[in-house]
Amino acid sequence: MTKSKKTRTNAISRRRFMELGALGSAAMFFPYCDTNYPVITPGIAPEHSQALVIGTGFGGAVAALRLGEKGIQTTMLERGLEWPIAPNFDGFSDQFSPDGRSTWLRTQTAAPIPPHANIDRYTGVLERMDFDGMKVYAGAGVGGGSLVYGGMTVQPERELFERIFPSEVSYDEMDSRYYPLVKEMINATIVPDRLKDSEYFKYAEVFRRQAENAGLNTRLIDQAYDWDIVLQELDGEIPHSALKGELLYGNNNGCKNSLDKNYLADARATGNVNIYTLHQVADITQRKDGIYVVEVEILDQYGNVVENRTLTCEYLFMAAGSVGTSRLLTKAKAKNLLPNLNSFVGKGWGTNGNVMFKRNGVLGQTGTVQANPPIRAMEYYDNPFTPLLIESAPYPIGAVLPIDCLCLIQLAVGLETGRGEFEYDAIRDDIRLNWPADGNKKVLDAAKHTVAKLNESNLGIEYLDNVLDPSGYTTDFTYHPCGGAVIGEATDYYGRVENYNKLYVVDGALMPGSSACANPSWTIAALAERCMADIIGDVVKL
Ligand code: FAE
Repeated sequence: MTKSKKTRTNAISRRRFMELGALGSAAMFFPYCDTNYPVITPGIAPEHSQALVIGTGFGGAVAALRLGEKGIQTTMLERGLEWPIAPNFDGFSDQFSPDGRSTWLRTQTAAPIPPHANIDRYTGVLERMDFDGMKVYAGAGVGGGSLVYGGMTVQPERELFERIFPSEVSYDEMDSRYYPLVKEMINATIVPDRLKDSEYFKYAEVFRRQAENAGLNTRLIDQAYDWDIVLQELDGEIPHSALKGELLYGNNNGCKNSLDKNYLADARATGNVNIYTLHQVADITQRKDGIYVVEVEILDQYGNVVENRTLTCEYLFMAAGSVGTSRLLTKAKAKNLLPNLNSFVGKGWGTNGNVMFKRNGVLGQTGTVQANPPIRAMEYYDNPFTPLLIESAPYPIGAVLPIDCLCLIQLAVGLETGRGEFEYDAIRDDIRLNWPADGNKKVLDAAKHTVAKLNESNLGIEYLDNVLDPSGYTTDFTYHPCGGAVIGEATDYYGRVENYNKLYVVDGALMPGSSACANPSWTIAALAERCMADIIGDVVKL
């Protein structure tokens, strides 16, 4: 069996890494570009597989492990690259002098916080998909969103979960079985005191104090991080990664417990699961005999299509993420490739109520360097506009300019938002998103109300800043796409696609436009575990 073999040599030497660190802010504006990337040749996926999984994020990783454990020969197709931790701690792009490895197929970085740097077009880890009125972020590479995410592992409250999910998905069962299972797999734990109390997390302490002054509750959040590695950073044993604000483009010292280190490693260890990188699925259809046909574009590492291949499988698992799966299903329905997909396909999509804002001039020093990951969140579930979870993220300007910004960046996750739907655009052979202009209005109002409350109780010296958006609030983006093939609508209550046998959705597309006021990855993985526990009986005849 062919394994995806990709050995990544270091695009930047350790010395260069140090030089760039010393260059500080200059490097931020005159970014390092290196067209001298090592040549990466994708493996060759088998023509036919018993089970085929499209995507290696949370849903795909869970599905592959559970299939592999049962002896099912499983092929995973991943459009992005694999990102092993390099011995010199420079396998991922640097956060502050980014190169092509930072971003999926763009010539400029696309993170929500400026400045944006010119880079080589490359199959980097963070993708931004631009729709009308909405920018959607996602991970690309083996591990999907877990490569670029904040690791915040939040279980929704029962009452909020039950407002969003159909009653057939029992909270009791998720709570007693599937949430704990995933948490153990990804090893999510709260920050140790020695880190929490260090200068790097002062900002989270200011956030806690200000919330307390306003009568609002915060708590430490479980993080899918290896804290021992971050403690080694603190003790000066290894170069800084989390402590200098790396996260969005990957953590160079391996402190993030991304899926390649747990679910996917275990799946590969079964000997039944193989991952093929630079394999981008363009279309899916079904033959008359029930076999699924998957049209694949083989990419080079710069995103050029170098070959087209047709693969087949008996069981097909859709795990290309909320937008990726919605794209493939919406196209398949519109192009008559899977004509019996029901009318819910492409619908019920939401932003998980993401609204980001920054408060400046906060009372209390927030630290010269604000470190990653975010460790604390505010639970404001009785907000008069809509329930909110607000996490305090770092603004790591101190990594390049040695100043205390006296500022806090916050990401609100709100319960009630609008819903959008995807449509097929025949001219581009792609999808477009119809997203209501006021889709995040309730969350915006809830966030403004919270800011006013914080200002009132903290001597009122804070003011809004326009680093993200001229209004001070960014409402036209999401890190948390949810929906497009919603559970109980486009699929049954276990992810089986309606009107098709042996076709399943197991990723964020199943979420009903929201993750019930919590970051979504834990719920996506737990739901995938629940789906697989039932689906496995379709695949393995007991
Ligand atoms: P996902 O993880 O996106 O995986 C989909 C995979 O499919 C990716 O590897 C793609 O490259 C691949 N793919 C897509 N299209 C194709 C195709 N046509 N052919 C082949 N492969 C394809 O999907 N969530 C949290 O819970 N906590 C956090 O702290 C957090 N922070 C985040 C920070 C950022 C910057 C971002 C972008 C997201 C964050 N999220 C967070 C969201 C989280 O990453 C996301 O909900 C999950 O990764 C979604 O899991 P899926 O399995 O749906």
